[in-house]
Amino acid sequence: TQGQVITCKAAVAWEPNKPLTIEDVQVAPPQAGEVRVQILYTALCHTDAYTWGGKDPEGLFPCILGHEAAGIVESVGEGVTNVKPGDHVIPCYQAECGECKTCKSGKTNLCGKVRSATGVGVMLNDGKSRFSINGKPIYHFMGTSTFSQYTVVHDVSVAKIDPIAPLDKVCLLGCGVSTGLGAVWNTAKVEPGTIVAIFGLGTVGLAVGEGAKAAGASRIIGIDIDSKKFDIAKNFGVTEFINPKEHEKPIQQVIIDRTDGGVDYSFECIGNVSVMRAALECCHKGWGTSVIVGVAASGQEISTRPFQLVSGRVWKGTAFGGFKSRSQVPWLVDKYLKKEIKVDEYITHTLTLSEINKAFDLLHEGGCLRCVLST
Ligand code: NAD
Ligand code: AHE
Ligand code: ZN
Ligand code: ZN
Repeated sequence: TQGQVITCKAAVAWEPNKPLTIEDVQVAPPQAGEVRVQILYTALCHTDAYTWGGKDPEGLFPCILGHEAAGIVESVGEGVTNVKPGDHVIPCYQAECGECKTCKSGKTNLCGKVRSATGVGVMLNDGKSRFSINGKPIYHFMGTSTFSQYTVVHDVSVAKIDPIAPLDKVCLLGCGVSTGLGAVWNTAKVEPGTIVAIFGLGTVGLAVGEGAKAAGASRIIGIDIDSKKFDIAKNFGVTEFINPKEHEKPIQQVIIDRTDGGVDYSFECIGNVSVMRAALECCHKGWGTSVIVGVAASGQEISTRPFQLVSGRVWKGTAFGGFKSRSQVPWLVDKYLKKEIKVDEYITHTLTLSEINKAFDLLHEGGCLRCVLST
C-alpha cells in the first residue's frame, strides 16, 4: 500500500450535531514529514463531542474527528526518521518538534511547528487534506483524525511506544488520562500534604485524582453534579465528595468552610466558565492555584473580581497536562506497563467504529468514562 491511496472506513462528521456516517474514505499517501498510521483503537474524549456539537471555534466540517488513539505506522513520507512502518504509535494532537521557539523555551509543552495547519484541518506541506471522498476533501481534526482506519499525521505529532503495550488500553494516554495526571504533576506541581479540589469527575477529573494521590495530597475533594460519580471516584484517590446541587450556598463557600479558608489546588475538568470561577474562588488566599483543564464553548469568557488574584490566588491552564508529547507519552506507557498508573480502569465500554454514534450517546451518560472503539 506504500505510496498508494488507501480506501478505508472512517466516521465522517458532516455538520454539527448530525449523526456521523461511516464512509469509504480515500487516504492519500504521506508527503514529506508525514506519517500514515493504521488506527487500531480510538476512544472518545469530551472534546470530540464538544467540536461535533458546534462549540469549537476551530471546528470545520465535514471532518474526521478523534484524537485519543493508538495504531501502527503503515508508511512514512520523505525525510521521516522518528518512526518507520510497523512501529506502534500514539498520535499526539499536541506536537513536539523540539526546534521551534516554544519547544525550545523550556517553559511549555506547546509546539508551534504545525499548529497553524492543524487548527484549520489541513497538513502543513501543501495546506491540503489527505482525506477525500470521491475527490471531495474532508478536513482533519486536531492533527490526528483517529475516527478512521487510516490517518495521516505530521511526524512531529506521533509518539513511538513499546510494542508490548496493549493498544486497546494505552490509546487513552493520547489525551484524557495523560492530561489529568500532567495537570497535577506538571502544571500545578501539587506537593505532599496539600488539599486538592476537582470539579468534574469524568476521565480527566479522575486522572487528576489519581495524580494528586500519587503526589501525596492529604485531602482530595471531588465535586460533581452526578452523584453516581462518587463511588467510582474513590478508586481514583478522591477522599471526599460534594454535590453542588445539595447545597444552597455557592459551592466555593461550601469548600472554603470545609477547608479552613480554601484549598491549595483546584482543577476545573468540565469546561463550564461559572465552575471555573468557583474553582478559582475556592482556593486559599495567598497561594491557592486553580488550573483550567476543561474546554469552554466558543464565545464563553471567564470572570472574577481582580481582588481574587490581588490577594494571591493564581489562575492557570493546561493543554495535554503540560506533557511534552513525543518525549513523554512513551514514558507514560512505560509507567502503565510497570503498573504505576491506571488506564484499564477508565475504560467502561468497548464498541466498534461503526457504532460510533452510540459511543457519543454514552459520553453523556454518567456511567461512561471512556468508550474504546476498535476500528
Ligand atoms: P466528561 O464529560 O467525562 O466529564 C465531565 C464531568 O463533569 C462529568 O462527570 C459531569 O457530570 C461533570 N459536570 C458537568 N457539569 C458540572 C457542574 N456544573 N458541576 C460539577 N460537575 C459537572 O469529560 P472529560 O472527557 O473528562 O473531559 C473534561 C473536560 O476536559 C472537557 O471540557 C474536555 O474538553 C476537557 N479536556 C481538556 C484537555 C486539555 O488538554 N486541556 C484534555 C482533555 C479534555
Ligand atoms: N479549539 C478550541 C480549543 C480546544 C482546546 O483547548 N484544546 C486543548 C486540548 S483538548 C483535548 O481534549 C488544547 O490542547 N489546546 C491547546 C492547543 O494548542 O490547541 C478553541 O477554543 O479554539
Ligand atoms: Zn481529549
Ligand atoms: Zn516545536
